[in-house]
Amino acid sequence: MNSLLAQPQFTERSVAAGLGFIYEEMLLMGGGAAAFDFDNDGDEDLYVVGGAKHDALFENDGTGNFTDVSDEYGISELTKYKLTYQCNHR
Ligand SMILES: [Ca+2]
Ligand SMILES: [Ca+2]
Repeated sequence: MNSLLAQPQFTERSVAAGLGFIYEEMLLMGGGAAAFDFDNDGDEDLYVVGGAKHDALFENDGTGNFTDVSDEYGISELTKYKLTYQCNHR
């Protein structure tokens, strides 16, 4: 096969990698994610906006797998009601 015509192949493995977080739609607001090294260990971690539910922080173990550390770092509680409050109190 001509390598210029080859298509990249992807395999869905988000749940297997520990990224089973699903955005819950909040009015017309979209979701989002940011990759950064929050613990400065050289691995890109992932912060995901939750929409109608809390946001989540996933720590990269350096092998392609992630652990949800949202509760450990207070992300779940800190972002639990933020969007709901802002939308209901304008
Ligand atoms: Ca990291
Ligand atoms: Ca890490």
